[in-house]
Amino acid sequence: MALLRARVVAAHRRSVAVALPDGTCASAIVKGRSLRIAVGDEVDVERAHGALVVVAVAPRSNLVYRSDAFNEKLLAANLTQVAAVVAPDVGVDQELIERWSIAAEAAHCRFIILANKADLPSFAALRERLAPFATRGIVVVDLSAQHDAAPARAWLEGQRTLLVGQSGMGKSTLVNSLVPDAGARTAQVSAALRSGRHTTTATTLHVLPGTDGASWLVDSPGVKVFGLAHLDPAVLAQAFVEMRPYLGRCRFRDCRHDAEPDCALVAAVAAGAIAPHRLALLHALRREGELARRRTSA
Ligand SMILES: Nc1nc2c(ncn2[C@@H]2O[C@H](COP(=O)(O)OP(=O)(O)OP(=O)(O)O)[C@@H](O)[C@H]2O)c(=O)[nH]1
Ligand SMILES: [Mg+2]
Ligand SMILES: [Zn+2]
Repeated sequence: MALLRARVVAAHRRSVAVALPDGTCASAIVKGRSLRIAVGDEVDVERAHGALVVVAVAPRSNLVYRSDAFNEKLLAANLTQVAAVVAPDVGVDQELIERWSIAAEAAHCRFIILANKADLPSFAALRERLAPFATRGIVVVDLSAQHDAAPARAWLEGQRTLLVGQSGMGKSTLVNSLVPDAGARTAQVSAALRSGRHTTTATTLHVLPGTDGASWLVDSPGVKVFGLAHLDPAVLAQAFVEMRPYLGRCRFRDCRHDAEPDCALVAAVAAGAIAPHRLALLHALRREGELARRRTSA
């Protein structure tokens, strides 16, 4: 049978669901061990013994994934935006937000924060905690996915967005409110992938209605940690937007921006131009990467 070009709309280990050219959704298995597939990928599928098999993946514009020294998890490909969903009733981990913003920058994606559950009384306190992000120029959108998700829509139209967040923040609620058939699609996918539990277990892609397939939202399972061990030190430093003007200005070309003399970044921290916790995060991420590379080369 001839090859079909399809879009991956859900992925769970080696099983995927694909949207076929005729608009239907079908499950497929990924051929071989070496082919790495993410939601959002364009793939070639063929039918073998009655089952669909993904045999190739088209070149992607980017790929967002997380990794630590032990494993890596592909999240989504061909994105234009990463949106972190946060809410006041779940303890918000600021460092996770920082990490998502780094992942977005490294993939050349816009990063925004969706501050959800604006209907809760504790929302004002959450907004206060997000102020430093807004000060850095990151868009923070207030919404209530359950009651009025409209404020988010303008930021999602025209974009291919990955929603990330801790569990319980309201990512799936937002998708369900913006995409009327999302619930049905998710159930279909869960059945196909034999997962199916209450919280999200598979990463799924949903086309935003009225955008002709051009805008989509990717719902992903909530996470507690988000490792970025795969980012090499040069990419990593560039992903800290406010550090870019200082890079290449240290006395030593291989400066680690730590205890070296005449370090432009350390000087910028001392001058108040860079927040100390941001430089500390750069160091932490760099150490994680080194640890992971040492493990794989050992
Ligand atoms: N009060 C209030 N509750 C909300 C709102 N949005 C979502 N919730 C509730 O928050 C809970 C978690 O919502 P989900 O959409 O499942 O959260 P999630 O981020 O997809 O969680 P995981 O799939 O586990 O990562 C549910 O009980 C929702 O009803 C909102 O705007 N206001
Ligand atoms: Mg969910
Ligand atoms: Zn330096």
